Parts: sequence; structure tokens; C-alpha cells
Amino acid sequence: AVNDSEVTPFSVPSYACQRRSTLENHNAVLTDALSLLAEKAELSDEDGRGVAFRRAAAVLKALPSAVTKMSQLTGLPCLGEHSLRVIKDILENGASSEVESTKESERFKALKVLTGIFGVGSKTADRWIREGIHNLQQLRDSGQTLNRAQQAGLEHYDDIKQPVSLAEAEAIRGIVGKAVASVSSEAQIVLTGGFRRGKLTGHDVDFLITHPEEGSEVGLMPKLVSWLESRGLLLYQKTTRNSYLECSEGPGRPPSNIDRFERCLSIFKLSAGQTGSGVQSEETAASPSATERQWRAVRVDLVVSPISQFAFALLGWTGSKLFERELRRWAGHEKGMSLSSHALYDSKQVNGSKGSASAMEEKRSKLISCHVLQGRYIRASSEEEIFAHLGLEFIPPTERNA
Ligand code: 8DG
Ligand code: MN
Ligand code: MN
Repeated sequence: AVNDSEVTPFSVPSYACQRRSTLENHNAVLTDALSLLAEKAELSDEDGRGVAFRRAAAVLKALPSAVTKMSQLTGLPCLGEHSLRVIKDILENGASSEVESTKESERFKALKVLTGIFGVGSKTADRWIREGIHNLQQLRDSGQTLNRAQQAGLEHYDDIKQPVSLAEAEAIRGIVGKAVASVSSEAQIVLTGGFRRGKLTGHDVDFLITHPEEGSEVGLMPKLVSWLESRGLLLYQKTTRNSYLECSEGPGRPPSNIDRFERCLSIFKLSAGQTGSGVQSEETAASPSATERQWRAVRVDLVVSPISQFAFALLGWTGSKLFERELRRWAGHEKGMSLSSHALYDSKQVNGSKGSASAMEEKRSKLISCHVLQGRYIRASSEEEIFAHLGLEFIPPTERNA
């Protein structure tokens, strides 16, 4: 019998935020290849190309079965010429030559190792590579000046590159939950990021903290950090204060898709006794120095949001990154609105034009609305309300794995 899926072209809506993407992926071979090319582009400062590969991979992740023929892809969105060539190569030859040569490339390998260090971005890694530094030993021997984050990142490299398990995430939730409760009886904490989407492992653990009374969240972060630090639970932390009301986007400001909540990027010291199972991997157990060690380093992100912005913060910090990007693209291109992790506002009402604002106008209107046109903000107290305002069907966290 002819399998229908082999002859009928697939069909999916074009924005990832219109689709339900579970963790189930019938096209992992293809999406791994496209994700690797996305990574290569992102590490080479070619963000546009990176997004194109990420969108293509997300479309394949959303398909109900494995692609076997190119003809099944007819009419699918987001599959550009380059992505189609890679897919064709894999379907016909079992592998993509571009992907295979990237994997073997010394530059790509060096970029991956160096940017795998917490605190090291692609620009720094690129500079080091130009100076002949390709691995951790060469970096240690080079005498390069490292900032505090990079020093901690290098020191805990092996632990941090090892995936965080759900059990470890829950153990950390227990600890941070206790810390939050002891600095404020009413403050609330939610696990966000990949674990909220139902992932069983992650590269870090993300938390969002708020207080039911607007304004009472102020001062929570420093107290929380002191509580954790005084108990020796933090190997590294850097807190950035809330800069939402500062509005300006001058040099040194984060790009507008990065939010301005008070946040703490940290490296936690998680004791073996704090997780149900042992924290040591077979690998570390094999090394004599590590067998004595009864803890491991885990990356933890803490974010504090005022209750009035909580729904936006929750939506924004749950991910996936592509899902977030697609939500913002949908809001801007299809609805003439602007979505961030702080708010949703109607751009049309600010500058009077109907969704045809230039990038400059958009930016200006953002700055203006930030200061005076608070009334233009569309309020929402739940994720469901935000999807409704955007004219989208609600997609639960476990189906945002685009
Ligand atoms: P993983 O850790 O399980 O590997 O994946 P993840 O949980 O989906 O990724 P993440 O890097 O921890 O980011 C979680 C979400 O936080 C992501 O959807 C985007 C959101 N986010 C912001 N602002 C920022 C920011 O400034 N930096 C980072 N890293 N994430 C941010 O809203
Ligand atoms: Mn995460
Ligand atoms: Mn994170």
C-alpha cells in the first residue's frame, strides 16, 4: 500500500507561533543538519542567515512524519534555496557535504569550544582564534586577560557543558524557592525556559520571580543573592539592575529584544546530597580529583518582574528562542503591534500609520511610548490573554518547542 505521507505534500502555517511544536521530532537528521548550519552562521555574525536556517529547521520539526521525498516539501514556508539544497543532499546521499565539512572545520570546532565558555561570545572567540588560540589549554597558556565571568566559565567548563537534568533543576528550584520564601513570604517563583516546555535536560535553569503587590518586588534580588551567597551556594553571580525605565537605546545598550528586567546570571554550586541521584557523571567519576568532589556547577538565571509585567515576562522567558522571535515577528508584521518581555503595545496608535512604520519610526515610537504613552500598552495578566490580543490560538508551553 502507498503511504499517503509519501505522496501528499505537507502543509504548515508559516509562523512558528501558529504551530504546535512538541518535543517529538520525526526529522531529527534534517533538523540537526540545519541547526548546525544555523549555529555556524550565528558564530560568524551572520544572524539573518542563522534565523533562516532556524526557521527552516522549525518547519521540519512541525511535520507529522519523516520527509522521504523532496516533492513532499512543495509549498512549505521558510524553506529557502540553501536549506532545500541541504535537505536534498541528505535525502539523496545520506549526508550534506556542507554540514560534514563544517563539522571537520578547525575554525568551527574552535568557535564552539571557546564560545562554550560561559561569558565568551563569538566576537571574543573570533579575536582569540585570530591570535592562534583554538582550545582551552591554549587559552590558559596565552595569558589573555579574562573577565570575572570568563574566569568562572573556564574554571567550571566541564560541569557547565554537561546537560542539567530535570532532577537537578528541581533540586535547584527547591533551594531557590526556600531562598525566596525566606526573604519574602509572598514572593512567587516559577521555573521557566526549556524545563517549563517539558524538556528533560537543559543548558541552564531559568527562574522568574515576582510579588503579588506591585512594587514589592523591588529589592528582592539583592536579598535573594545575599541569602544564597551567605550559604556558599553561588560560585559566580552578576546582577544587572532593572533598566526598563531608562529607555534610551544608545551605544552599550542591549538590543531591543533583550529585556531590561533585574536579572542575575549565576553559577550554582549544587551538592550531591541535594539531588535524588548522584551528580557525578561516569566521566568525572573517573578522574581522581573529581571523585572527592561532592558537588557540581550549574548555570542558573534568575529574573525579577513586577506583577504588572509578569505575563509578558513569563511568555518571554519560556522560549523557545525561535518561538519568541516568531511571536514578535507576528506581532509586528501581521498585527502592527510590538511585543516584548515587558509589554504589548499597538504601534499603529502611536505614530498613526497603519503598520507601515519605518524602522526609525518604530524605534522612535518605542522610546516615546516607553516614557509617556503608557496608555498605549495593552494590558494582560495571563499568557492566554496575550495570545488572544495577538489573534493567535493559545499554544501551551510544551508545544512551544519550535
Ligand atoms: P536550555 O537552557 O534548556 O538549553 O534552553 P532554553 O531554556 O530554551 O534557553 P535559554 O537560553 O535558557 O533562554 C530561555 C528563554 O529566555 C529564551 O526563550 C529567551 C529568554 N530570554 C529573554 N531575554 C534573554 C536574555 O537576555 N538572555 C537569554 N539567554 N535569554 C533571554 O527574554
Ligand atoms: Mn534555559
Ligand atoms: Mn537561560
